[in-house]
Amino acid sequence: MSKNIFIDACFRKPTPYTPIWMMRQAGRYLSEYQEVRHEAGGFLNMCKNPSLASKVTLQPIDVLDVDAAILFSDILMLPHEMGLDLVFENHVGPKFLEVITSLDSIKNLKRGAFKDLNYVYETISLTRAKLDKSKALIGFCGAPWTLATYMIEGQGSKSYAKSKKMLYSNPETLHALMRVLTSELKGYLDSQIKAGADAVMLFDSWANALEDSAYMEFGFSYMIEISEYIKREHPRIPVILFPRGTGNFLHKLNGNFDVLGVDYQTPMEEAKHKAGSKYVLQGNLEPARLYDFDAMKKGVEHIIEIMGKKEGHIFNLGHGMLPDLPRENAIKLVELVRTLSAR
Ligand code: 1CP
Repeated sequence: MSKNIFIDACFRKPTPYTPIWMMRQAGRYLSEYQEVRHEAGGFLNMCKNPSLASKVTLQPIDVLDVDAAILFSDILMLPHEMGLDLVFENHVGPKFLEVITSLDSIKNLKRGAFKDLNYVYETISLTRAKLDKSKALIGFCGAPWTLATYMIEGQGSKSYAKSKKMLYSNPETLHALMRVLTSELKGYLDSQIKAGADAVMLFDSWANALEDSAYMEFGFSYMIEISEYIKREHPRIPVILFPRGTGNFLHKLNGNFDVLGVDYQTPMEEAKHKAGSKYVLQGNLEPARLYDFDAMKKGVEHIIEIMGKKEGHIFNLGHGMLPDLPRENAIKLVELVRTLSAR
């Protein structure tokens, strides 16, 4: 057993309790975060300032006492450094001012852009130096498909019409974009690990937009290529995949990775049945349960009952924290999971 229970759990080693962290654990529900965001004069400035980004990365460790910190940045910083202007307006989502429409626009994207994300690597080394050894630091990126949807649509989308139109009518154009992103993301995660990340996570938040055959060809195949590259280069670094919305075909998601993130729409029983013997599962409390302590407690009891107080589970939310969730319940969630899962 090492000193780091999150890393032990990623490799299915015994731990004294089920480790917990929360997606979007740094964010607007914390007044400390709002203060730093205000001081930075905006979200992008905060991401590009290693001292402020590191401060925000560590806030959930101090406030919640979670077992892992996740790098404070955004999945869209990489496409931004590849040449797409990005704006984050208050209370509106992120938006790219240019979009990818053709092979020509893909040719214009900068190659080797991952080398320009030094502010991310500095945030990681600063944070790792300050973080207690018993806590893990998770690096991350967006999976190629999810990044491609933002680069093609310009922003979050309900229908993904432009991305799907490219997928079905110009598949070679989409494959070309995916190949460029895959190559950048290998360099990006490799550099995060060299800077001090103890584990890495790939977010495929919009995997749910595709039918399974399209997702396997245009989404999962590229995500797994990145994962297998990282496992070859850094076998001791756990790789976590979060292919959101793929509950119905979890059994098809095979390859070399360690942890599978489960969204809250997939019953944990089903995830356990389809993938729990192959991969450690991470998840999957519905974040909105944090609005009410009793609802939260019921949700936690149910998940722990299914997963047993055993190896093979990392507790998390089934998607990100919401900006108006009460922080007291986030604090109580960590206490509850520790108590209920104590071996
Ligand atoms: O604690 C953490 O998790 C901090 C780091 C983090 C991560 C891992 C942030 C900060 N963003 C992300 C990943 C991310 N960003 C994803 C994948 C995870 C997920 O599905 O939630 C996605 C899809 C994005 C894109 C993005 N960035 C959105 C979603 C928009 C949409 O289309 O629905 C938003 C709102 C952002 C901005 C953002 N990123 C992070 C924060 C805290 C915020 C809110 C910014 C603010 O107004 O202060």
